Amino acid sequence: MNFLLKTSLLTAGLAWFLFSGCTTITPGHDHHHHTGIRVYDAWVRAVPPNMKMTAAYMSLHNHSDMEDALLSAETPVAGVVETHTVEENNGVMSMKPVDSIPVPANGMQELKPGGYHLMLIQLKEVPKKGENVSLVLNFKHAGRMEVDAKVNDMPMKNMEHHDHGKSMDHKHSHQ
Ligand SMILES: [Cu+2]
Repeated sequence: MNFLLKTSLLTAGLAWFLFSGCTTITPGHDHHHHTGIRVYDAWVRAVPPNMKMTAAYMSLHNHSDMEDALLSAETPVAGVVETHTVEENNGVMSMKPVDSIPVPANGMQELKPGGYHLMLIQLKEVPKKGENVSLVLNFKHAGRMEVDAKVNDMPMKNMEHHDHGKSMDHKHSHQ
């Protein structure tokens, strides 16, 4: 496989997992409680076996009067985890690292395809659909929290909607 082909396949893969997926908001179930921050619907994008990176998404709810921020994260399955956002420049969507992901006081921040996300780089093992990936999240005020993220190919919060059959394949694409 020549270099250009590899590059375009990688780019297509990145675009697919960054921008595909639904953004319908429905209440989540599992959550983890620690100080003011709760984490809902954490999931990691399932990727093909040759991918060396993937992304993690979740809803961060802040039940305190103090603004918080997700500073960094770690996971046993990746050598590096970065906090990223997605930006549009001259019609081109690209992602870039950010110092932290803000979580407003008495509010929430959504990590989702096309927006803020955690980038899992230098994958040591490729997370398989249905598995759980353990993530340690480091918040400015709430401190260190450990959550389990479900490996899936669509947002967790859409699972219930799409559990009933044909709409399982429903995806949005912005390419
Ligand atoms: Cu990224």
